[in-house]
Amino acid sequence: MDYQNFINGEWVGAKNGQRLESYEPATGEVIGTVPLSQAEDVDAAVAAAKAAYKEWRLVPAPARGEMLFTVAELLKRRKEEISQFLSREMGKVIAEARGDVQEAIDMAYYMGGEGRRLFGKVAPSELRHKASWAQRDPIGVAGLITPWNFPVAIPAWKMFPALVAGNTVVFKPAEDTPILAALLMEVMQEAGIPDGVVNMVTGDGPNAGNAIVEHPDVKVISFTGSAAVGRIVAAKGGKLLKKVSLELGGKNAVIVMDDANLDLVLDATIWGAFGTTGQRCTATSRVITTAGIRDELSERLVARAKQLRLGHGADPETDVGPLINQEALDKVVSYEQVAQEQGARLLLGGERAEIGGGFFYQPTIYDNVGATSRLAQEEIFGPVLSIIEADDVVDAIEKANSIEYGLSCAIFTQDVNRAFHAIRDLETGLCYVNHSTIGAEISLPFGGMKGTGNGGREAAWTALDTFTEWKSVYVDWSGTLQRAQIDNR
Ligand code: UN1
Repeated sequence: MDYQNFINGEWVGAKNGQRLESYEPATGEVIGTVPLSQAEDVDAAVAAAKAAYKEWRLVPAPARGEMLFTVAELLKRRKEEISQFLSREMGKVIAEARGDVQEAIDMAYYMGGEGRRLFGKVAPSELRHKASWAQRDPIGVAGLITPWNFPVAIPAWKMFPALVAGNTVVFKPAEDTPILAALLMEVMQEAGIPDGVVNMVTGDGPNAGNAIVEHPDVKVISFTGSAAVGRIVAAKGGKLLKKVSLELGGKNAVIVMDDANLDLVLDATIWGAFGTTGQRCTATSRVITTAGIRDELSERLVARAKQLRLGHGADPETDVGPLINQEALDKVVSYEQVAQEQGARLLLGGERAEIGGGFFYQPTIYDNVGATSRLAQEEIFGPVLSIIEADDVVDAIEKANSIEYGLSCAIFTQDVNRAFHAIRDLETGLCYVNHSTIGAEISLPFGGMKGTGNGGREAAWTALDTFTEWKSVYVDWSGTLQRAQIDNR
């Protein structure tokens, strides 16, 4: 399967003709190629987006929204085909692949509906013959740089709010999942999104991604990825006074109190830690538990995790798919040494799984992990879970908060007082009571506090804050000069 860049409604190769291979992480086999684009290809995409913006911003928002409803319908029609391919190119298990595509469908309907809202605010004027309100204006060309772990959902989270608000888009998907991005472009084209309104350029971060960030005609950047790259994007974008929205890492905890429903904790923790092979920014990577339940919890977690079947994501029997690539596998492997050095006790896994040519790693559990150790602090992005002990709810919350990130946290308890304690004091953008750290819905803001980002939120109405500027409008219909703060006093 060979795909091209999508620029100004046409499928075109990179100007220098170079290609990038995409392969199946479960087998290591190449499944297709896409252009390995450079700055000159980004220039062409930005020029198309800039030209298309002139007209797209004037298309009434309800009409823009209706096109997103068509996108939703087309995605629904192609859901199974795209999900099957997602399992191959990204590696996640088929049920989760369907969830990934579903999240894009949900977002298309939500943002389609925003076409009839995009609400501004009216405020009473201080003066008699004067009207005042604030409205959302589009910004211009939006640059979207997306990761491979939600290769359909995350581009949709960015693209659909950008479009309904009247922006045009230059989109660079992750190198590991470019063909899925091309399938999404096919859907956009079939839905009748006008030429140049959405453009896709495939390639790597240092060349294509960087060219988007540095291009003077790209006015807003939305990036999801590692904290290290996020800092670079923020610094470069900041220098050019661009709007920059970042969704970065997580090191999410479930807090388990002695009174928790243990069966539920087990289901939720196994799902949160080993679902998507731990490759979600919301994945559960720490269990913080009080002494009364600790031994039984770790014993049963290990017993459950042992039963997980590793394999190809498209096989319906598989519970845990591969890691995305060799680099990801090497990173996870490197934490074996870290765990040893820091005195953690290995309860399960702690090594690769040899399955075909794929990048598999055993579900891994450590206990005796210090809350400040590297194992408990750093985002591993793999199937590695650390058990940490806490004295009580106050200590557990403090340990949960003692990291640089602030994306998601869960507490398991039957005690409403403890639950509200956690809701008040957790420093995370997502907070769950008696539910896993993964599985946010698109109708509420998605994002994190502290090192997880720079304050923006994706999804819901808040996504529009990234892709619009507020314009305050005053209409004076008095025919005379009415001076605010002066003539009314
Ligand atoms: C991510 O891992 O980057 O809440 C996004 C969740 C999903 C989204 C995860 N709805 O786990």
